[in-house]
Amino acid sequence: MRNWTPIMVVAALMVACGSWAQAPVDGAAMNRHVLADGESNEGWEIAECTMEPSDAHARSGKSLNFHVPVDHTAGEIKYPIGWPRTYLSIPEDQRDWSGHDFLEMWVYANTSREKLPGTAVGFTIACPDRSNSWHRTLTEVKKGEWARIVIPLTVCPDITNCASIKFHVSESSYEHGDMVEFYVDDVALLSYAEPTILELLPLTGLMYADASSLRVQARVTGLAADAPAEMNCVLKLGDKVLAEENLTVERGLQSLLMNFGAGSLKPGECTLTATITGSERVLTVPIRVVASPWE
Ligand SMILES: [Ca+2]
Repeated sequence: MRNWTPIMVVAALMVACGSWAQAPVDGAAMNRHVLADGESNEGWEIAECTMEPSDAHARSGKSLNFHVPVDHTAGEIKYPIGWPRTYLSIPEDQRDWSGHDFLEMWVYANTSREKLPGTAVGFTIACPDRSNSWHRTLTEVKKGEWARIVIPLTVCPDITNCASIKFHVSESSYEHGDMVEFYVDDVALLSYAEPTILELLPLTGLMYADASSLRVQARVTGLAADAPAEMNCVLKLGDKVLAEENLTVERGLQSLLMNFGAGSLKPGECTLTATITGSERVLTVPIRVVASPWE
């Protein structure tokens, strides 16, 4: 690997990794399955707080107002500085989220304080219990603003058993007597409406011109679990097609082998493009072909 250090290889591979994991790709059509639209608090359990429909701040109609009067003297006897919390139990027949890609929600904050503390509100997805849960602080949430929160469902410890979602406040992050409330609206599961290649990653950043195959990692969504699709991969130098192959892909992450005839490659800065049946979207990643040291 003359003039091509391991760090450069890693950098080349990183180019292929988009921001797909954090949010839907730009312009992609998404299906929505609404978990909570604020019109009702049916199914929400509460402790040391209230969770009521409100039209004071709502994306549309009403939102759910998670209202916490911070009290360092009340709550559970052993823990007077406690964890006001509210959670929604997901109906048993809706706990398999493997056909979805993201959880999206909007949260607006209001508080008697000048601004929120650093750890203002936490969010948990339990799969199905505390020991198999995912949690993070919703740092996007700001006083007096709507924050859109998008969580990729790849974070779920068991995506087939998402039993509840929970908001909580640590009273230790607040002063005794503070009032804090969050308005939660449009909580929904999002799934890609059409077959989508999220990631296409050649397992090498450069190839020798005498190579006859290329292994790629592909992450695909927008397909049902039992419905494979065809992905067309084309290796090009400029406009010239060096190799082309159709590969069968499934939902999820997979390793695939592109085969092409020996001698079909040419040295240069090439591109690997991929399309999937059912979508116009083209995914392109760079790949460098160099003269073989054995030629
Ligand atoms: Ca609403």
